[in-house]
Amino acid sequence: MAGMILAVPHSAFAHARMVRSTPVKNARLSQTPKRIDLWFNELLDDGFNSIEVFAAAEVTAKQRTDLKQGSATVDPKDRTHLIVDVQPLPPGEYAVEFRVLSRDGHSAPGRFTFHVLGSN
Ligand SMILES: [Cu+2]
Repeated sequence: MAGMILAVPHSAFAHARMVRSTPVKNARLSQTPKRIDLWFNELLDDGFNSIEVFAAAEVTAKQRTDLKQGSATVDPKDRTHLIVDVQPLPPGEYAVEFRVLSRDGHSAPGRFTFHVLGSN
């Protein structure tokens, strides 16, 4: 019977998917956002969620300086909403990488970038 379970097609529908963010993808901001807000299509559990913020030019994980403050937290009033505060950012392009645990036990990653144009 174990083989039957393995034969069930993997459904991408079971994965938590980001549906909205602040800043939005490719945003061009005059100032540093105080925090990053991500919304997903399903409820998130505590403890398996991460958001990383770094200069987009830092391609490999080894190069990256994580510019967030503290760890990503789920909004207790809206458990589809994941939040992290960020440090003041000099002008430049920044990448947000996130990872949340879906109900099927798979880790669902995602990434987008935004720009900070002005000085703070
Ligand atoms: Cu899955």
